[in-house]
Amino acid sequence: MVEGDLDGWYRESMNPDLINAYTQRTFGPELGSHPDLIALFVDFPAIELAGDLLGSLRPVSTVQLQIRIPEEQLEQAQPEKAMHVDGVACPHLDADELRTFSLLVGVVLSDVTDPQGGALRYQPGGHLAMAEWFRTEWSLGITEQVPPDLDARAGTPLLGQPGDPLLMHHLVPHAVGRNLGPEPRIMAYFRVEHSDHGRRRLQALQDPWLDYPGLSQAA
Ligand SMILES: O=C(O)CCC(=O)C(=O)O
Repeated sequence: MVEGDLDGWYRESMNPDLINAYTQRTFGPELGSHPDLIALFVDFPAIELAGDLLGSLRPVSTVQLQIRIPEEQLEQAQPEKAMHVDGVACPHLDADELRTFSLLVGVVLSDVTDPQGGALRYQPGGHLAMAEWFRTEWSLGITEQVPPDLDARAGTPLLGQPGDPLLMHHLVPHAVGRNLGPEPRIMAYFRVEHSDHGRRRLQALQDPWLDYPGLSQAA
């Protein structure tokens, strides 16, 4: 059902003139609250894990769909996303605006076996380096998304099969680039917020465990 709806949208409704906007925000914007897509999160064992990690969650009601289209099928290249953490210094937003959250939950919706096929690339452990940077060097309004040493790293490709979950701390830097393979790479993402996150976005950038009460004691 999910695959059918998405496949139908990709084949019949996607407007090639809007690829940049879809890439910045979401593909299939009209599917953003589709119950079968939301069910990927709410009927998924990771929701329990998210609850264990964060303690108290704001309800999740929207999904972000990100497709990396095979380059050979495009007339104009799809924009790449440089190393970043979500919601900070987004190129399409005011640099003073924070759109942060606590935990990124992803679901792989296509075979991602080839790192060159538009895989998400992430930096394990990068959440600690980012928190240090936010504490010591960064201030609201600067347009760099990550410090130069993290920007220089390619990151580890996230490979997987349809249905595989991803749980990623909000401060883990990640990037995505060209899809040199023959098939679209499709991911669904849910941005999960601790109930208090909206009141302490700046502090949560500087303290990686603020939104993770269970882990803050261990850390
Ligand atoms: O296409 C992807 O998987 C990456 C998405 C991403 O990094 C973002 O939307 O900020």
